[in-house]
Amino acid sequence: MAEEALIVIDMQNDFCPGGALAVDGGDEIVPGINRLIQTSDHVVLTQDWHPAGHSSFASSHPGKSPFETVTMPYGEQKLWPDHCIQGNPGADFHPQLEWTKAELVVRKGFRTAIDSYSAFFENDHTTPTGLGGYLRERGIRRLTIAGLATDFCVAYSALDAVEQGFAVTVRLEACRGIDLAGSMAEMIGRMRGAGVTLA
Ligand code: VGL
Ligand code: ZN
Repeated sequence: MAEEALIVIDMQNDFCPGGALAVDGGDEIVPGINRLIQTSDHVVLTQDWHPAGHSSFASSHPGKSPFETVTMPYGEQKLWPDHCIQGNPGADFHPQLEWTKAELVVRKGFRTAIDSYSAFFENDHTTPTGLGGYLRERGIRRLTIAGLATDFCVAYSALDAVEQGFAVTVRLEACRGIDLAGSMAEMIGRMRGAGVTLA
C-alpha cells in the first residue's frame, strides 16, 4: 500500500523570532507541527545547512544587501542575511520541536555555490538532494508538508514533490511565510495551479 510521510521544512532557530532570518510567527507553528509529527507514520525533517560564506548570503557579495537579487550561473538568486550556518545554534531545530521520531534529516544548501530551497533539488533545479529516491524506494507516495517558510522552502519543496509524482498536501496553518514583494500570493497560486492540496 502507498505510504504517507510528513516532511517538516526548516524548523530552525534562525527562522524563528530572534533568529537571523526570522519569519513572523515562525515559532507559533511548533505545537501544530508537533501534533502532525505525533500522528504521522513517517517523519522526515529538512535542515537548512550552509557553510560560512555561502553564496546566498548578502555578505558574500560586496555592496549587496539582504533581500536584493543577484544573477547566479543557475539563474536569479535572492540574497539573505547569514543564516543556518553549519554547527551554529541558529541552525539547530527549535528547542520545542519534538523531532526524536524523525526517520531522516535532509540537509540542504551545503554547497557554497548553490542555494537550495527545495527538499528535492537545489536551486539549479538539477542537483538532487536524494530525498525523491529515498521516498520512492520506501514506497512512500503521499506527502504532507509543513514548516518554514511557506513562500520559499515549503513552496519549492511542494512544487518539486508534485513534479516528482507525489500526492502533496501543504498544511498552511502549520506554515509561516517571509512574503517579499508578494511572494506569498505568488507561491500559493503556483502551488494551487500545480495541484498541491492546500489545507
Ligand atoms: C529559506 C531562505 C533562505 C527557507 C532558507 O527555509 O524558506 N529561505 N534559506
Ligand atoms: Zn538558507
